[in-house]
Amino acid sequence: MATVTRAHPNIALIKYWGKAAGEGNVPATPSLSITLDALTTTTEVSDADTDIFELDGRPVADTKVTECLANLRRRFPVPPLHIRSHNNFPTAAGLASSASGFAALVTAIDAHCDLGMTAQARSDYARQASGSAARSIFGGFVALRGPNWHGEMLAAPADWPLKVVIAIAAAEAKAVSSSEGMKRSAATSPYYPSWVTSTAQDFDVAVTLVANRDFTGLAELAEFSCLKMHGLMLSSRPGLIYWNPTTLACMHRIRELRDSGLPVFFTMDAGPQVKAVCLPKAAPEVAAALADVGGVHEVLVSGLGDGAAPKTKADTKAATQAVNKAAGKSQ
Ligand code: 2P0
Repeated sequence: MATVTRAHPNIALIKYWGKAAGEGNVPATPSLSITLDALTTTTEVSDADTDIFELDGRPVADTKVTECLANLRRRFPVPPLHIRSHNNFPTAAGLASSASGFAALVTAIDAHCDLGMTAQARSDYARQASGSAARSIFGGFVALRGPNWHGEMLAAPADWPLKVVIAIAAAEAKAVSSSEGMKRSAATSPYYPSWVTSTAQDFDVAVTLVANRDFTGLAELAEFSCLKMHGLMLSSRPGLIYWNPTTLACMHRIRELRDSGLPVFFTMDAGPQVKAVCLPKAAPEVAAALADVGGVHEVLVSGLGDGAAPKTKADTKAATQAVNKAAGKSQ
């Protein structure tokens, strides 16, 4: 009997870039994100003779998946598993596929093996695999902060239903992984110490802005956090350049839209894709404007989504069909 879960990626408004010293993949700074509903990882787990991991229909040897399983097995009885994961969006292109991937994986194993984990415990295990995955266990606005470093929902999707317009500026996988890039920035950027100190301050302000539903304040602070992180990346040796010309063109277009009165701001992660966060009424105009920017392959519009969860019986069949389709199997 297979267990199917789904999880959504999240986009950080206060960014995580750098790890604390020691074990457990603990971030060096708190971060704050929104979970997206239009992008989904669906993961199916069933018993097997030996561990098998398939991503979008292909067997993959992924050390982070192997380590995540080993980590869970240090504490829980988890048998060999056949894991089939499917993303409805480009993998490893700066759309946080590892966040939704590990949130879905830990949630699927918990449900399949009846481990009885709390959401906080799932978030803790997901974080050890991938820092941002800790946030995708929860929906809406999510904080990841010490001392416990598991995610925590600050506001539900319906509490402040923002929209996110995603401009796909390139569909290829990124050149330098986030884990590698973070190591490089911490080791070589002269700005790293002030990034760590100032991000903790930004996070505290952002929590208040979310509580007050202050879009104007959040827009200014989120763009600041994003540009500061990319400044840190650029000041690493060798410099990490995740943008392309289309990324920059989208950023300028979004600033023009805001100057003309539309409530919208941009944010980018370790890849060229641009996420325009806006109030719902602005989404159609923002989507049309970004679709018009040269080099934009595709524009997706997302609302805010829920945290990682097992599929209900009713939608398990459809999810299994999606995973089978990705694997090229007949239904
Ligand atoms: C974030 N990113 O806060 C930041 C902004 C990318 C840029 O978290 O090394 O894949 O697995 O803990 O979670 C992406 O990094 O890194 C990320 P690891 P992860 O969303």
